[in-house]
Order: sequence, then C-alpha cells, then structure tokens
Amino acid sequence: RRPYSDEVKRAQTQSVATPGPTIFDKILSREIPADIIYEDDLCLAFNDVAPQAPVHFLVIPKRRIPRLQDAEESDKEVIVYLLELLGHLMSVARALAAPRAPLGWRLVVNNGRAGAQSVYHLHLHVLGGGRWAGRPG
Ligand code: D5M
Repeated sequence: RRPYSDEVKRAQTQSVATPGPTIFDKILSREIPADIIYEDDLCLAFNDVAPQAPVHFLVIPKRRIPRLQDAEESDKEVIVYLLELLGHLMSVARALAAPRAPLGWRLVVNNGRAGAQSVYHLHLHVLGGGRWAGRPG
C-alpha cells in the first residue's frame, strides 16, 4: 500500500460524525479481549463472538465511523481517504477469507436500526465455511 500524504493523514482525524465509543473501541484498545486474526495501521479483524457460520469474522476500521451511511464527507481529501479506507477493508476481508473459506463466503454490512446494526462502529461481516454460509440448510 502506498504511503499516505500529509493531507490524507489530516483527513484521518477530520470529522465524520463520531458519537460515543462502542465495544469495538475497547477491543481496539485491548481493554477487552478478542480473537484477533489480523491488524494493520488502518484496521483490525477478529472472530465474531456469536458466529453465524463456521467462519465468521469482522473487519473494522480503527477510525470510528458509526455506520457505512456516515462514510461521506464534503471535504474532497476526506472523501478520497474514506474511499481508500473502504477499499482497504474489503481487500483485507478478501485476503483473510480466501484461506479460511475457500469454497466461498459472504460480505455483509448492517446499517442502522432497521438494517440490523447493533454495534455503531462500521464493520464488515465475513461469513463462510459452509455451503450456504450464514443461512439455514
Ligand atoms: O453486528 C455486531 C456483531 O458484533 C455481532 O455479530 C456480534 C459481534 N460482537 C459483539 N461484541 C463482540 C465482541 N466483544 N467480540 C467479538 N464480536 C462481537 P451488527 O452488524 O452490529 O449486528
């Protein structure tokens, strides 16, 4: 991954609504334990505590973005940063999924109350390891 410019470094700390911390912040700060499978400067991946498939892990940005809905900005530098961040999360999900669920996997993002989101820190669910991962039958 190419290094970020100073502008993008600044973008990392600019707005995007960030209400209170969630349990994922405590995982990021190692305040509570998690089964961490990957970490880099932008994201953390760990196994879901309540797996809905044989393989079920989450990929979260270190930056607190409450919902995917909130990953928007009017500042061009921040938009570019967020798009790179979202691409990076998906790329990490893909790389981690490949050896764990070689037969296939699903990527799920729940957004908002009616979207079944319970933790307001953006996260990608990766579900796999079964013929119909995360679905009965
Ligand atoms: O999914 C939130 C997900 O987060 C849900 O599948 C359980 C998982 N979760 C909650 N707490 C933990 C801890 N402490 N470790 C690992 N996984 C956790 P949502 O899309 O918001 O409904």
